[in-house]
Amino acid sequence: MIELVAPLRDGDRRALARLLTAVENERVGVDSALAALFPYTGHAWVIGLTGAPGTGKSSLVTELAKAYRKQGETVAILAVDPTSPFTGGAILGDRIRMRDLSGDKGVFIRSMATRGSLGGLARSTRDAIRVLDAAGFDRVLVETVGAGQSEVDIVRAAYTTVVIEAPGLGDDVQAIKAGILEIADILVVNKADRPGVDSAVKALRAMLELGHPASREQMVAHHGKMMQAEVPTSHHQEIWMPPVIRTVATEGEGIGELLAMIETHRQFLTQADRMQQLEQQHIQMELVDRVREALVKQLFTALPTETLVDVVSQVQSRAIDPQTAVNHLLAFRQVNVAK
Ligand SMILES: Nc1nc2c(ncn2[C@@H]2O[C@H](COP(=O)(O)OP(=O)(O)OP(=O)(O)O)[C@@H](O)[C@H]2O)c(=O)[nH]1
Ligand SMILES: [Mg+2]
Repeated sequence: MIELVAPLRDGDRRALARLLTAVENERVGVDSALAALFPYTGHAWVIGLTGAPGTGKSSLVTELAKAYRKQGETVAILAVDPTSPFTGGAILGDRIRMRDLSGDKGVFIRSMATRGSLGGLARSTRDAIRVLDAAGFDRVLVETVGAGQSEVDIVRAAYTTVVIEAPGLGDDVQAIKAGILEIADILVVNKADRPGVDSAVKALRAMLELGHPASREQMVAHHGKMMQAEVPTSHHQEIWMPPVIRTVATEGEGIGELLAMIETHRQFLTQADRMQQLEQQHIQMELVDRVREALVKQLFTALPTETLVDVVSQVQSRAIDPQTAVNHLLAFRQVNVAK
C-alpha cells in the first residue's frame, strides 16, 4: 500500500483509486499508507454538503464543481451514503447528473457506502478525504445523505458545512427534526423554483435566530470533558451566523452566491486563529472516536466467547446487573493487557 503514496502525489489516478478502495475495505497495510501521506494533508478546502434525500445535493455539487473548475481549481467529490450498504440507484443517478464533469482530469468522483458500522464509515470518510487532500485537490466536496447523527458524524471532517433543504418535502423544514441545523455554516434552500420556498426560508431564519450560539462549541461540549476543557471560548466573540441562500441547482441559479458565501466562510475561519481551533477540535474528536473504537476492538478480540456468554447469562439470571457485568469485562481486559 505504502508504495502507492508516491504515485498518488504525482497525480496517478489509479493509485488514488486503489488507495480509496483500500480505505473503504479497511485493507491490511492501509494504515501505513495513511501515515505516510498524512504530512501532505491540510491543504484542500473540505466542504460538506448534507440534507434529506432528493433535496438536490448532487446537482449542487456538480454546479459547484463546474464553478471551481472555471476558476482553475481542481475538485474531488466524495459521495457518502450512510443509509445503504449498496451503491445502487442513487449513484447511478449521480453518474448522469455529474456527466458534465466527466472527461475532465481536474475532477475526481468517488462514492462510498456503509460497510459495517456508522462509526466505521465516519472514519473511512475522514481517511478518504485525507487521501484526496494528499492527492493535491484544491477542493474536496463531500456529499452525505442520511438523517441526523450519521450526517453530523460525517460532516465533522468538513471545514465549511452546507445544509441543503428543499420546499415541499412534506415538512417546511426537515433539518429541525434531524437536528442538523446546528452543524450548518451555510443553509441552502434549493428548488427555489418550487412553491413553498418563501415559507421554508422564513422557517429556517426563525430557527436560526432562536438557537445558534456557537454550535461548534456545543457539539464539542457534548463530546466529553476532555474537549470541554480544551476549547477556548474567549475567541468566539464574533460568531458566524449561517446565511440562507436560495438556489435552483438545475438552472445554475444562486451558485455564484453560494460560491461567494463559501469563500466568505473560509475567510472567516482563516482569520485570527479560528481555523487552528476548528482543526484542533476535529482532531480531538477524531482521536476520541478512534480510541473508543480501538479499545472496544481490543477488548472483544481478547475476550473468549465463553466469557461473554457467561457474563450475559449472569445478567439474564439477575445474578449481576449490567454495569457490574461491564466492570467484569473491563477487568478482564486489564488483566490481559497487563500480561
Ligand atoms: N425543480 C428543481 N428540481 C431540482 C433542483 N435541483 C435538483 N432537482 C432535481 O431533484 C432531483 C434530485 O436531485 P439530486 O441532485 O439527485 O438530489 P440529491 O440530494 O443528491 O439526492 P440523493 O443523493 O438521492 O439524496 C433530480 O431529479 C434533480 O434534477 C432544483 O433546483 N429545482
Ligand atoms: Mg445525491
